[in-house]
Amino acid sequence: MTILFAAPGWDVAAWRARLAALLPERRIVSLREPFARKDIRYALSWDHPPGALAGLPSLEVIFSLTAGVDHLFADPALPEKPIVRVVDPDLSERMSEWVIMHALIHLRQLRRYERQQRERVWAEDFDQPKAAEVRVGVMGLGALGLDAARKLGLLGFPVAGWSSTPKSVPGVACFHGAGGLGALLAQTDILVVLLPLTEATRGIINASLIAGLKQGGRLGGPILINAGRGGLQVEADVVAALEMGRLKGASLDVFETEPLPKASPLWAHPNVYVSPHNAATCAPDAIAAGVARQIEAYERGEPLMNVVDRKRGY
Ligand code: NDP
Ligand code: OXD
Repeated sequence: MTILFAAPGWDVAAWRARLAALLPERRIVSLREPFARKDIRYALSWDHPPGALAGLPSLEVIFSLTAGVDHLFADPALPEKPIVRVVDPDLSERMSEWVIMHALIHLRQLRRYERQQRERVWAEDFDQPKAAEVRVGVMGLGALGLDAARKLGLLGFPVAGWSSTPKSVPGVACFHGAGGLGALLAQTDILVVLLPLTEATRGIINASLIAGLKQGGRLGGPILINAGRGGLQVEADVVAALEMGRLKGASLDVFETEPLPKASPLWAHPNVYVSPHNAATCAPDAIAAGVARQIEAYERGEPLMNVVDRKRGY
């Protein structure tokens, strides 16, 4: 019974050691070596080459080594097997740290005070808004969005959220579906995007969505914080909105093209923070432990957890 590690660019030796310690009875092979295709029962993937998981007659489960699974659906020959993705407190906590950091950076005008420090300028702002005066809207109330929404609420931000299906979350005003989006946007000063990339969400952060955001407000205009996927945003529209002042600022961890091309105006925009798709990188030991737990439970006859809905794409 063999596990295929199909994550090009990742450290195969470290992953082999990690998995062997947790699942000592299994053989672990990688795409880089010859292996008997008929022996593969589980595949662990991050961005495997299209077709790499096809023709594995004993394959039972595909594990995504990330929370997002759009990389898997990019493979037209992806086998029709259950897909399990990463859901782990380690990941949610890291994402919430990043989201909270950026909400506070914009709330407390970090760029301005960094500039003042560089220029040795002592200039107070006696009209600092506080969290309670700034409304946050979180698009995506899943494993990551919910954790961030709750923690932003604890800091004093009035928080609303948007999901596909109706939800009831104490302390979070919940909106859902296409019909609920306008109401969420109209009251939002800081828009946090933690959606998956699917056919329904591709390009959702566009000029029309930005035009629906609350204008003015205590921050002087809306802020966009996107750590979902770059394909959610139409970057030309985001740049244009920043230029026109329809967006006051942005914190972006994900981009249409990654790495972000050197020519992108986002790098140098005075009100934009760029990070290299590392808002939340789950600890490899936590990912491996989750995979091992699920394999053991599955073989005891228990149902798989965190299974992707192929129709919805997440
Ligand atoms: P989940 O699947 O747990 O949550 C997704 C949320 O989005 C759900 O609330 C879902 O609604 C909502 N949603 C999906 N489609 C729509 C739609 N069309 N309209 C409205 N709401 C929608 O995902 P996670 O929270 O675990 O992760 C979210 C994304 O974060 C990942 O897919 C990945 O792309 C990204 N990510 C980025 C990282 C980074 O470092 N930048 C790290 C990890 C993840 P409902 O609840 O009703 O189904
Ligand atoms: C993920 C990511 O989806 O790291 O987990 O982006």
